[in-house]
Amino acid sequence: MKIFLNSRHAQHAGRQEMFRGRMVDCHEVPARLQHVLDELARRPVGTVLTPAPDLPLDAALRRVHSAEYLDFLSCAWNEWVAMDTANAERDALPSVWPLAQPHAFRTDAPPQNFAARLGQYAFDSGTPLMAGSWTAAREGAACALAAAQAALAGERCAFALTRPPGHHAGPAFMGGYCFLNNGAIAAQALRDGGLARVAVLDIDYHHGNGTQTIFYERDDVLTVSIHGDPRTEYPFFLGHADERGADAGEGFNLNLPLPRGTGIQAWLGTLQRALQAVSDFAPQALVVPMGLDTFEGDPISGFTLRSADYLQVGRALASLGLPTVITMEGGYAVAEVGVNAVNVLEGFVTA
Ligand code: SP5
Ligand code: ZN
Repeated sequence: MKIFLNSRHAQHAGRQEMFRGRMVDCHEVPARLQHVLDELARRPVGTVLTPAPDLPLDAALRRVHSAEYLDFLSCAWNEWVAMDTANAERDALPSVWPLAQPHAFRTDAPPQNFAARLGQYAFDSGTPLMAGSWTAAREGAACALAAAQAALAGERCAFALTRPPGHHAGPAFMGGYCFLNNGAIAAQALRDGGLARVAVLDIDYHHGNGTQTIFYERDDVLTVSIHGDPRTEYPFFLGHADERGADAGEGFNLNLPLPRGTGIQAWLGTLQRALQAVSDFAPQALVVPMGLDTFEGDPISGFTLRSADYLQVGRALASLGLPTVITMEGGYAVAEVGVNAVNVLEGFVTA
């Protein structure tokens, strides 16, 4: 297995996120990735590499994200500091949004104020943006692209070991600790590399809303997500079972929401349904946005998977027999995230 490490990940290190009216310490921290690396040093299930510097990254980003959004992200920190030089010491978070209700707010008269622009592109106030966020997110996307290229070149499994995560980021929005949708970038790169059908199977605790939105009208990329029921779980406003895709994409999105408290048995049963849907689609490659926030000890999530269960998860994913790109998504039980992530990888390679 080839493992593409984001060596710039620590340039993104948010301090606090807004939660229910107060600021709380960020859950998505650099130590998460270091724990995975440490565990990989103990159990070398693959070769750790960094993506080549000359990948066609900008073209790959534009295949998934709008030019306006990419431009916004690349300039965001400078504009934040330009508003107020004191902002250089503060992470940027939105605090005002153009709520989509009839005759409420206009989207055809874009504001110049940067705080308002941030509200146009960010769907929550839990995703701090700082000086190094763009650099870190961009290098993470390079890892996803490199992993897709490795899969196209015949690698059975390639892992993008990166943070910030990606699956909540849409064509022109950030949120849920995500800026660039690494899984979607990998899936699109696999398509552009000549594969006719690619499946995305998202196993993060939270619904992969960004990925769903990106591919919602398409029949060449199947999107499947197993996640906490959005009636009670973040991101709340998408991820229900009746979202099946639209237009040409109708029937090519599958949501499998599960209640808080779901354990390994019911979760694996649902994974079998997801695997069947992937297999029925007959794709030439698989992308797995891998969150470890399904773990029983996760501080912000509600499933009860145990560390050993992740070996089974990896074996089940491998059972499809497809070239597979895995991207690192959530997982906030920091001390255990390394063991849990590497268990999935070990389960996969030993299957
Ligand atoms: C990639 C990913 O897993 N994103 C998840 C984003 C969840 N953001 C909202 C979480 C709010 C949790 N706040 C908990 C405070 C507990 N004291
Ligand atoms: Zn998550």
